[in-house]
Amino acid sequence: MLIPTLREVPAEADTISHQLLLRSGMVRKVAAGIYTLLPLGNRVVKKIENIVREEMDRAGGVELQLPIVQPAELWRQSGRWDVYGPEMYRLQDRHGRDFCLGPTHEEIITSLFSQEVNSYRQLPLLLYQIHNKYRDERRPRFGLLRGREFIMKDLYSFDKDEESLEISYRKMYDAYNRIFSRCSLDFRAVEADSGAIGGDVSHEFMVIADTGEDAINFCSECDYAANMEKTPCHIHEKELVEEEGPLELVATPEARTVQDVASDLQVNTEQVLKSLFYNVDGKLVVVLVRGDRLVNETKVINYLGANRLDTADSEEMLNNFGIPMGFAGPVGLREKTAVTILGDLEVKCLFNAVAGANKTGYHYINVNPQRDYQVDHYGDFRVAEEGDPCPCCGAPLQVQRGIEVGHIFKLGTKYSEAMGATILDEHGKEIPVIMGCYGIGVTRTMAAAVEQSNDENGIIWPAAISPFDVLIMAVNQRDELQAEFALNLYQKLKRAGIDVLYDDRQERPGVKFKDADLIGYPVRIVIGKKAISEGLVELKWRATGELIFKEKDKIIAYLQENLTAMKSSKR
Ligand code: 9G3
Repeated sequence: MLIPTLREVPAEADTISHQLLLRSGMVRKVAAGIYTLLPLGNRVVKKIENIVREEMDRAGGVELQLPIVQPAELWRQSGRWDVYGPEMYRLQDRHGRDFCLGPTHEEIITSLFSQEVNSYRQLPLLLYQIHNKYRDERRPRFGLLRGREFIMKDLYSFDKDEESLEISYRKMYDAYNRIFSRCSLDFRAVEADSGAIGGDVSHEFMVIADTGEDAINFCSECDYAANMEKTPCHIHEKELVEEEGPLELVATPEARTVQDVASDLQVNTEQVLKSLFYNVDGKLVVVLVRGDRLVNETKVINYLGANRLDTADSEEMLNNFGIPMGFAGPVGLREKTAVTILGDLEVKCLFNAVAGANKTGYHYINVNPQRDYQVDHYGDFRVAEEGDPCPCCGAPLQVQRGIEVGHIFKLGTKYSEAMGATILDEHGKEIPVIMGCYGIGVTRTMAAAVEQSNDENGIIWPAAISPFDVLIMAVNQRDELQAEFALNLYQKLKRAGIDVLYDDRQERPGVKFKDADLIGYPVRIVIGKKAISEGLVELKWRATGELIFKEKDKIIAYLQENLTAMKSSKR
């Protein structure tokens, strides 16, 4: 067996799960975002895959395996070859033909469907695989949580109409709940943005963790829950319209941030009009929000139906248009450059505001909508915040951080139309098949489980996905009676179908105890003097720290009963 545990924390570890997966000898980095799954890490991934496989099959899924090397033609057919930039690994074959390493498989599976299926009678069809994906992330980090090669389960559903899609979608939704429950994760399904993938409905499955990259809004009163990117913000129209003061230029030499400007001019941040400049599919867009708010870039992309949105380069803004970041604003902006001005609903009734004067060192006061600047479109462009009213019941929203381990989408006909995947319906009419797609990040789930379940001694594996159920060891491996007893019990446990690892190294017991706690097996069996003198075996449960002694011949039944209970999807 190869389990190279480490005592010290590797410098490269940027989150607790990465640190512990390295120290427990489960993964090793080969390059940024590219990892080896060492034997124990591999066993965990296989256990997660098997839970996923069981639940996909139970939901009617049929497993196949799609190629990783994908011909560009299919991506040209779907129109996506040029949509994805450097994130897509591209390569040429020996004949110079273009290929990519599959970041996802809509094109491949839809093309397969168009060749092999042509009647509604063959539906619904739920095809899935569990295989590597490749995405050249700009900033791979947090170990397996954001890698450039990772294992995904992706299922694609094919139905004859929307009602049938709803059934497939619900089957997957329920299967995902069972999968993450069986993995003993504390997770939440949230409404999510569908992004460029298309379709209008999607849900993400989030493992709750303070280190999670995603922010979730959820309601304490009703069951509303959404990725913060998606949460709609409502506006209570402000009844009072203030007397519009005279527009005035004021010197604010060092005040670049909203905070500085507000304190310099003795106003609070809600009175500042914040202008964020973006390059959206090559065009300049400025979004106006209240000074204390954040721009929700997902809402902007969706509103404009854009493919790409990047923050505008401040150098370019200054050199090309004479707009100094930190002193930028909407007043007189259109004279400087062609620009689309979007205003969050809240700024529609933001009167006598402070805004940058598009002049280094200066701001305007008493800036008023309509009189001093015109907005192209008002809309909901801000990020929802803790305490905002729940879109469903009005109660104050709460915020949690989460790690996205699953994402399910209703795709509709976005790919089937593009790829000519049609079926003859019951009236003999040729229609594009209705699709859904459903992903689970398998390696990410492993890391998320560690983020959520660890302590100062190391990982605490949920029993269902632990590399082994039981670790057995002798206090003194050189003591023949203890070693004999341990080996004998090890063999009995194996014969009983228990996943057991025997640490028979010639090491001091303390080293073995530390490794067992670091790696995080659910239970550790120690054969010491009491086993030889009284036939009593020591068991320690990792999650609770509970230490008990059991007669040798009662151990198997005891372990089977407890381990089975821990692996059931009670939640
Ligand atoms: C690409 C690249 C990155 C991508 C995609 C395409 C994300 C892409 C969205 C999905 C949607 C679902 C099936 C399983 C579940 C997720 N990143 N997405 O399409 F070319 Cl480089 O992958 N696909």
